[in-house]
Amino acid sequence: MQQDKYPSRVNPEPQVLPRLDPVIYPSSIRATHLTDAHLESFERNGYLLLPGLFSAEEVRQFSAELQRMQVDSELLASPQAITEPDSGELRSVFQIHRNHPQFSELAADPRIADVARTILGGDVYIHQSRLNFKPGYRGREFYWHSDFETWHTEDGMSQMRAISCSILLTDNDAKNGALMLMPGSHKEYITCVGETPENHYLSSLKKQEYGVPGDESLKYLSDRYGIDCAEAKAGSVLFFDCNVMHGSNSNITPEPRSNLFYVYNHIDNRVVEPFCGQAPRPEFICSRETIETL
Ligand code: 6CS
Ligand code: FE
Repeated sequence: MQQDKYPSRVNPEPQVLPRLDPVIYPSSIRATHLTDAHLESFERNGYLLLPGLFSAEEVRQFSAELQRMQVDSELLASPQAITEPDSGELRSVFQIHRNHPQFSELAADPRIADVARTILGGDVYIHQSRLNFKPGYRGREFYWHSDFETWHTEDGMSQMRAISCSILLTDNDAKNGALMLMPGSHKEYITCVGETPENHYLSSLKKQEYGVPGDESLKYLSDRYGIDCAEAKAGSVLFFDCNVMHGSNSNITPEPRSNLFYVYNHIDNRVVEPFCGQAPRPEFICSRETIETL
């Protein structure tokens, strides 16, 4: 077993631990559309919002696929399809980079993959991908969390060397539950309390209760860093560090707030055994067996 640099869900009290890994790794690749100012901003804030990276026509094509997925009975019956806790509506579809050719191709698009290579320092693969629908009226929140805390504890991701890329398929704003992030919080690691239950993913992907920080930890972070809201138009792309504290409100407006997510991980940071000692989560949530450099 590898030494655990970021133990979480172990101690009865939460701790604030320092980040021990770089935010931006040395790289021989520089995405052509990334300036020094973009990289400085990502290093400082732990996220970067690039407006208008995808055209209206591209967004239309991705959304057409999304609409097709919503009525695909085979897909809806598969484990990859996660439903809302109360309304039963479609909440997320996982593993879109393998099961939907259009979205496999998109994962390798240099507008996003080159940003991952620039920040993570070379070859990357998809650790996780999904489509989040956040339906209108009753689309539930994603409570505050650091993705890395979960990927480390439940998947065995050793180092902070992964980023998420969210492609906005609808306009995201404060009303429909745009992502909120605490800028700078990626430099501290907040440990969580409570032992991971068996098969935690069956409930956590609908409503997460373990691997979320306590109220005092959130107060500490929000006093220190504040809260930004990633408001942007469809076609914009939000990149964010694996350890930045983030979450989103529910969507009670009539219109859905839908985004595509790709998580890029550096090839040298492939997952090991989960640090919580539980069985690994299924392949559709965490790439373990099929690792393909993009
Ligand atoms: O458990 C996971 O891996 C997922 N859960 C959340 C709330 N965000 C990150 C990740 O997609
Ligand atoms: Fe997340």
